[in-house]
Amino acid sequence: MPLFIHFGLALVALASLSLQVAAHGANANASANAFQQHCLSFAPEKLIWNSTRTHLEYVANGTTLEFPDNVASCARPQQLVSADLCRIALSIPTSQRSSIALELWLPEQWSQARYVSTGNGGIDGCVKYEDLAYTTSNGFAAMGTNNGHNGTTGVTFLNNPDIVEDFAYRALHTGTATGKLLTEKFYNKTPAYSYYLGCSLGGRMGIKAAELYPDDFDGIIAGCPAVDFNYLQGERAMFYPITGAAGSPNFIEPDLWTGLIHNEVLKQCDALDGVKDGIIEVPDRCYFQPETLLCRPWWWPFGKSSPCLNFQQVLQLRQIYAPYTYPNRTLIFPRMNPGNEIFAVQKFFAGAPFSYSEDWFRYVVLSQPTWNAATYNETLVALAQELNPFDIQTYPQTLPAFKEKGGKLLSYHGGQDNQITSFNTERFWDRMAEADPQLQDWYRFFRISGMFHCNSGPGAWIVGQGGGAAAAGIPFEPQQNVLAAMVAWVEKGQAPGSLTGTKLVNDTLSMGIDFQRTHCLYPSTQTYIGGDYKLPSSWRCQ
Ligand SMILES: *[C@@H]1O[C@H](CO)[C@@H](O)[C@H](O)[C@H]1NC(C)=O
Ligand SMILES: *[C@@H]1O[C@H](CO)[C@@H](O)[C@H](O)[C@H]1NC(C)=O
Ligand SMILES: *[C@@H]1O[C@H](CO)[C@@H](O)[C@H](O)[C@H]1NC(C)=O
Ligand SMILES: *[C@@H]1O[C@H](CO)[C@@H](O)[C@H](O)[C@H]1NC(C)=O
Ligand SMILES: *[C@@H]1O[C@H](CO)[C@@H](O)[C@H](O)[C@H]1NC(C)=O
Ligand SMILES: *[C@@H]1O[C@H](CO)[C@@H](O)[C@H](O)[C@H]1NC(C)=O
Ligand SMILES: *[C@@H]1O[C@H](CO)[C@@H](O)[C@H](O)[C@H]1NC(C)=O
Ligand SMILES: [Ca+2]
Repeated sequence: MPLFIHFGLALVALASLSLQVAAHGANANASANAFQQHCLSFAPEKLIWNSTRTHLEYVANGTTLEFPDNVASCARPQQLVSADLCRIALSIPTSQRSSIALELWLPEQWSQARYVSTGNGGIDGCVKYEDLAYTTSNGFAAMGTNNGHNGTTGVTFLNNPDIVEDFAYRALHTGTATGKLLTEKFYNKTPAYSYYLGCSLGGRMGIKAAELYPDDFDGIIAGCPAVDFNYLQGERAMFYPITGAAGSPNFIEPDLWTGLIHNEVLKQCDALDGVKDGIIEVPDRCYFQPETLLCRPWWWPFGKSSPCLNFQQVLQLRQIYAPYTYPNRTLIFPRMNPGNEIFAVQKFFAGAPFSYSEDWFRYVVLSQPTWNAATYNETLVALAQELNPFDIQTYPQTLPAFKEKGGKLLSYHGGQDNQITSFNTERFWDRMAEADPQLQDWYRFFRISGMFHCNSGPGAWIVGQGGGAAAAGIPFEPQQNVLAAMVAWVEKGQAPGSLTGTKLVNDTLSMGIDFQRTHCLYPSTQTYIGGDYKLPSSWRCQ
């Protein structure tokens, strides 16, 4: 009998134990399942007028999402997702002849109630899935659109101003209005703060949003912004007529750019900041003189022997590194960043049309699909600016409504940018500062030394400016991460005074950190004060 009781007790104990285990597992799965169910039963297409649902799925942290319907030129066939989230994709008409493809990723963990819109690049219609993954992994509800068209070319702009209008401003605004509304309906809570994160064309999109829709965002990160867009396209188109086609007489071969010319730029400019480290810390003081590369005549004892450049090639370099002006010397666009050659040779100096400019002139400015980019000249940039479709120029001197409502704007720009010169962002910020001496109260600019376009380069370029490598290995905290810096500025009033960038060994996370450097708040300038140049403390902003 005692044995029986004992057995009975044991049975009860065992049963309650397994009940506990089951209950625990069920709870964990119950909440995951509840989120999953909530996701799958959400009906975004019923909330957005005329929209069509293309995807609705629960995505578990660690999943590599495939995008079989994404066009190949966007070169984003898949994306690793680093949060449990609900993925919504819609197609939304913006006019009779245009629509946007929208992605909204809503993370299960949304305790801070932050919303972010992400931007595009080039003249493309490519959702930056890496930025959606990056921001959702940090708890943001994140939206991105195809900017009104798919792929990396401008073909769809031809004779369709509706698509150009989406591209100029409407796709982002429509996507943002949709994204914020669906976020609110999904969580049954209004986003507490709204942000924007973009670079290059995406930088321009952010500034245009501040101009047209000041209520869309509390904080806007406009990296390497493609502002003064029409003139920018002219400047980018300028290089090809100067260099000529690859293989043409006097064409400067790529290995001369990456070897001879780049090394000579560094020889003249690297040490201006006090340290020979391959980084031009103060590009403003670097005025490259290509004459030093001129080949000496065979009968003359002085000067450079092979590898060297002929007189015509030196003239090309003089034009390439000079400010771009009309014949009457009126500035069209500031001079290129010296030190960008290693990457710039792949596009600007490749002896081929720069595709974004070529497409812009072909399909928007001239509506001539066969226009030959070799015939580009200043008459055309003047025409582009005159047309200025939907005020795509994006060159405000003031943003009164955005400032008034307490909006915060932040730009960063690489000092060795190979696609948009950082001198243009200096000019843009300076021009706004002329109108508002207290500009830093709400618009701050950081120059990232040794960074190419938006990312990469010899400098400490990782500042959390986007997904993938741009946030690798750094914490989400304001000193080292520009998005976290914006969050602290908007939500706590802590304005960023500097940004510490990180350089990984060989740009490879597993190889560890090579060095860090603290980038200065413009217009203060990075100054070497002595010591190990790889330590941030060996430099000071002055
Ligand atoms: C929760 O469910 C998943 C599959 O839906 C299963 O693999 C997992 O073992 C379950 N967890 C627990 C603790 O029961
Ligand atoms: C654009 O791409 C999206 C997927 O990213 C696809 O759903 C849509 O049909 C495409 N639109 C056009 C016009 O090809
Ligand atoms: C996603 O999973 C990884 C690996 O387990 C984890 O480190 C990370 O914190 C998870 N992300 C979120 C947002 O929970
Ligand atoms: C919205 O849908 C209606 C029919 O449901 C259609 O007539 C109208 O053209 C659509 N609007 C746009 C902008 O596509
Ligand atoms: C220089 O030429 C451009 C283009 O023709 C013109 O727009 C500009 O007004 C001129 N500037 C001066 C100072 O004449
Ligand atoms: C620019 O090119 C156009 C057509 O290609 C030509 O008509 C015009 O004369 C050129 N202008 C200059 C300043 O060379
Ligand atoms: C550095 O990276 C490049 C390109 O990713 C690779 O080819 C090279 O082997 C790497 N170097 C080292 C030392 O790992
Ligand atoms: Ca240096």
